[in-house]
Amino acid sequence: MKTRTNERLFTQANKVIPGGVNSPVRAFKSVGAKPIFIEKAKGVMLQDADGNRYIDYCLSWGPMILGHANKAVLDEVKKTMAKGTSYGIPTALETTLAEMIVAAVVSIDKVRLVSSGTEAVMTAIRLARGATGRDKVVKFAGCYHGHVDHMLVQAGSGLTTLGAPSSPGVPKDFAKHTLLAPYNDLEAVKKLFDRHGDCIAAVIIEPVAGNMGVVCAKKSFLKGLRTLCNKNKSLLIFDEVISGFRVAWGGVQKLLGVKADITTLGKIIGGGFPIGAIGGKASIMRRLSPEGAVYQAGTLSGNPVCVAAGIATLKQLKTTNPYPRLEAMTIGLCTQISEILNAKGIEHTINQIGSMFTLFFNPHPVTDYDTATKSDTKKYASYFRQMLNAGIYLPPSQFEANFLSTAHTEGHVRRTVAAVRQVEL
Ligand code: KE4
Repeated sequence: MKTRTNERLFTQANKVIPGGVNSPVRAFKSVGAKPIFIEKAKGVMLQDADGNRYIDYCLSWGPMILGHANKAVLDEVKKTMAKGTSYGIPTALETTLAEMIVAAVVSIDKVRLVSSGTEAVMTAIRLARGATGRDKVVKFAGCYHGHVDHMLVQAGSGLTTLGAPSSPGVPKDFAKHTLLAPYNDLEAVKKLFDRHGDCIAAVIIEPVAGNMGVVCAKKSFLKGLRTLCNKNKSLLIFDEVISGFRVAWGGVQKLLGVKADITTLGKIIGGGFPIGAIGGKASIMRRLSPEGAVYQAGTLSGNPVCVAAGIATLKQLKTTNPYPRLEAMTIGLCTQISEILNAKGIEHTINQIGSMFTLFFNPHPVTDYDTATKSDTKKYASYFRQMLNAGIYLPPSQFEANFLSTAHTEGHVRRTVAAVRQVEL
């Protein structure tokens, strides 16, 4: 694998960009490699600055469910851009995307569009606090909800469930209203409600976690959260920035039949352009400015170019319904990977739902952050590097999700399986 140009570009980037990247995970630190710089992509194929080509299973961390440079999406974007790119004034396109989301997600009556998943989560929590008049928020270890200050929180020292900042720059005061519980542990959440019930504004969860690697919430757990929130008049926030329109048309709520009060979306609904969304019942959403008093704003919120890409993406998903094929292809890939690793005597477990999965180098089931972090990250790093050399681009971290797109074919799966067969760990 040639790396000269990639290395030159990384050296140059480091001079003017912190760590040479605009988002930390792209630096490949956890996989002991230097990052590649992408020159172009089409379908499933990435091409880096040295001309190396890769089958992409990271898909820009989820958005590219139709593959890269999808013609119908690009045509819509070009058409929209030709008429202007940003007005800061309403466009009918925003209403169209909002109507598609309302029609798809059972719990959403109204939608506010923003420019990132982080912004969507920040708004959702402020809205929940404004709607309930309460301050505390419950989150789960291993769930990532963007770099919102009060979400950059880990379990406090000892067994305390009070949050402690997980990043410098987040004041302790910002973390003190964040309560932590283990994922899939309803008893722990019940204890939090017993102690803080009437101060808890919301519980926020990735109903399918993608940020500790893929970990699915048990249906009974989600139903239990729903019951606890109803009983305590707290709001249930589903962060479906990854899972929305990924695991099903309408997200996890459609799959499992558990309704959120507020849902955050992103990634796929922007078709590869900057976007985020907050959706919920009209009685809650009407509290958002200018209808209500909970303030939220954004220069490029609902940007027509981003929205056009999202509409074109959702239209293709709605008309083609690729979900059964995507799931079948993903199951086929995971089954073959597992057979090969078993034959090699390599301990592992794979969590898969729909067209997302994570291969953990871990002999035990991975059901929460504690079990996920017992995975062999050194082994994952070696696996990542060997697969990259073989022309397969995986997420550069053990604790991320792999994704398939409608551009993946059985031929790509065969090439991927052949690369796994050559791996030595
Ligand atoms: P953004 O602000 O990155 O658009 O979205 C934040 C976010 C919110 N909620 C969930 C469930 C998310 O997964 C994310 C962002 N996902 C990560 C990858 N797992 C983005 C990749 C990165 O940080 O570079």
